[in-house]
Amino acid sequence: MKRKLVCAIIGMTMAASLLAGCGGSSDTAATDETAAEEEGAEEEAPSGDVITVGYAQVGHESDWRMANTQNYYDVFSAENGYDLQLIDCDNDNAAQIEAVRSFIQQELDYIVIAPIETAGWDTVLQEAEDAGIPVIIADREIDADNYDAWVGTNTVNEGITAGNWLGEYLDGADANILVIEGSVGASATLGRTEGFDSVLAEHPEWTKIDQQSGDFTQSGGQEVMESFIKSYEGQFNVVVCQNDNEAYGAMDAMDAAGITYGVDGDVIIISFDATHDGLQYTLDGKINCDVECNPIQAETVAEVIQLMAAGEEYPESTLVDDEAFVAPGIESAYATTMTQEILDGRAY
Ligand code: GYE
Repeated sequence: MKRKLVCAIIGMTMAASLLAGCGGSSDTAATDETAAEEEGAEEEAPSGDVITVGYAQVGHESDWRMANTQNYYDVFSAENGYDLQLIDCDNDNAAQIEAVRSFIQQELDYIVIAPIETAGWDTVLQEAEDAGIPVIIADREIDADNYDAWVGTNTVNEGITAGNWLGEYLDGADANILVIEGSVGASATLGRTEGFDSVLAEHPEWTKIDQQSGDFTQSGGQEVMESFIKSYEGQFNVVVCQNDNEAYGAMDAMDAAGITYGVDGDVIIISFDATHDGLQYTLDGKINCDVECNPIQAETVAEVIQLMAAGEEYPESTLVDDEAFVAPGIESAYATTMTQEILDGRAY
């Protein structure tokens, strides 16, 4: 039986110290223990067997996704002692389940899944368990619980942060809100909607006019915004885009219709992901608030795999930390005001 340790961890850069933290060590001991584990991992990889890992990736729909894919290639490299098979499932749920089955047939050592949808995982996860292959669910969440570990972000909290920021910014003024949602059935969509709606429920002066899926893509965001403009022109003052690429599409649609947005415009734009270009638009005052979702998760997944490989206790659940950013001129208790220095310091 695999050994699990239930522990929620906060902070990407703290990913290493979480391991010791779960064991209940003091802060100082945690640091030492972590350093030893890291050294061990580095020493083991070249001399030990190559670890084979299959990653069933969602697709290539967004800048966030591309950064996440690159991060897996960087971390699970031959140099680091891994043989990575990454399958881009092009947002096709059935193809993703087949990808996992192919990893099982090849008897890979570990399977990592960034699940396109929350539903439909029980059977294939049972097959992995029967084959004795540990499964790590990464990035998004699923309905099933027959997997070994999870690494990802708290998308409900991201939605709450967006709502709290809007409440602070509007300070009691009316909001007529359009939402461009992410892919249907994805936990990132469900979580951001749930979180934002929980804040909306506390604001009787806010109305959600409509919400439609833009599938986390720029073209999807543009199409949905074009149709929103046809139906609701002049009736909305807030557009919530559930990722940066949708925001780029929505801005194109508003530019074409002569609708102004951002800090100097008529429409407030909220986005999620805080990838490089999203933060550039935030710095430029075009996106008012961009809530971060950190795509750099492969190091944390690798830490879990190294612990599993060593037969040690590993965290069942690791939360990657996020923050939020607002355009220059906005001060917020919920978000950091963007500067060129912040943008220059971003790795993705
Ligand atoms: O926000 C979006 C991507 O699952 C958190 O998927 C991720 C989301 C991210 O396509 O850009």
